[in-house]
Amino acid sequence: YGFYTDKANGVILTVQGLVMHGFIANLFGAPVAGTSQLRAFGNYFCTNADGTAAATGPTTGLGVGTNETPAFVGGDLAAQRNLISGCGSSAIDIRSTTQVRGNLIGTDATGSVAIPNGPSAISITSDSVNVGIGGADATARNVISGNRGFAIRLGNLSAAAQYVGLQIQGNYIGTDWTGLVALPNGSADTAQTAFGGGIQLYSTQTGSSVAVIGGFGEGEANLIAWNQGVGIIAASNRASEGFDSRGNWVHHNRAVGRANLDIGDLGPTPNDADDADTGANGQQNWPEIIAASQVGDQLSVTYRVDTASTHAGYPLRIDFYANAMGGSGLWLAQDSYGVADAQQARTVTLTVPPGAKALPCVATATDTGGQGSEFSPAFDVLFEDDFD
Ligand SMILES: [Ca+2]
Ligand SMILES: [Ca+2]
Ligand SMILES: [Ca+2]
Repeated sequence: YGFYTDKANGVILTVQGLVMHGFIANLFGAPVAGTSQLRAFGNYFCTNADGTAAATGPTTGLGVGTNETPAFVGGDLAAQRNLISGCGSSAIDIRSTTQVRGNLIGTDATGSVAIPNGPSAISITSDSVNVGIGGADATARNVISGNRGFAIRLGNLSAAAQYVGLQIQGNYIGTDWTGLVALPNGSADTAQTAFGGGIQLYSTQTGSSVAVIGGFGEGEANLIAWNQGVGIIAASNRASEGFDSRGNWVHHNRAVGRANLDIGDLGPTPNDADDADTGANGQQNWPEIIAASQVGDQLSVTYRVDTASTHAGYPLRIDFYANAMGGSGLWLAQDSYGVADAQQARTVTLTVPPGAKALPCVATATDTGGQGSEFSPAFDVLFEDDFD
């Protein structure tokens, strides 16, 4: 290792302003009980000193062993941000409480050219609770782009620890630092279309709590776009691979069938009658949008969710987003679909953000356990005012 702490020794190890590469891990906290902390600020891990290319030899950027309490990778000051790119294995291997803020992971120092880590950039395993990646403030945003596999892989956490205190907010995943230019994660090899992308949940455990990704507050949504693979996926459709995507911009991802959110079989999965199927997110059915129209900031919509009240936790939370190539653009509004509505058409008028073009739109349904659907097909109104 480059630097190493033994948790039992109570030391705070701060590594700042260094260029490190060629180690098994540049920085590592040992997996034993104790009180030591890792802090990594303003370093270049796995790249050359200019941050323009991968350096030879490294495997893991930094590893946070179990019972590290807690670790800080980057921060909200420009001088605290790390560049972690070109690592042959994970950029950050997280096995306990860690805050990852403001870093460039998988890009060059300008945040615009890929220097891949991988297979996955950030890997979270073991019983990691209270892991934060990004934040609502723009200064906390990580750019996690240009990596070989997934930007974030949420691995095998135990049932008790599963996704507890997890926050993934405000990050750019699959774009350059501006959020405007594609810098995809995942493989462009067409033989590996299912490989890589934004966020993968993988768990053989029995936990049923879900990973909350994003949020509806200012700055909390992640941008997960233009990846060669999927946006967010439950890897094996297990019940322990649940996720609740809140407010995120998830679009133009290029997995099987161009799925942006993926549960069930690979690619967009049709609804089943009554929604009796099980698996990741209970394979929650998406809302069928029957009619929609916009007048000013009012969106009137008629929709139905074909989910029997015994097959999901009601009321369902229905989120409407502006359509972006079958994925989500701007989050528009939210409705509650009560048990009295179950499997019936419901018409509601919702207020959307000022100036938002609400049509065409897509929608998701999420039950009280946070188990969310894939996106509905985009609903458009043809030949209304502007001959769309
Ligand atoms: Ca699917
Ligand atoms: Ca279903
Ligand atoms: Ca179901």
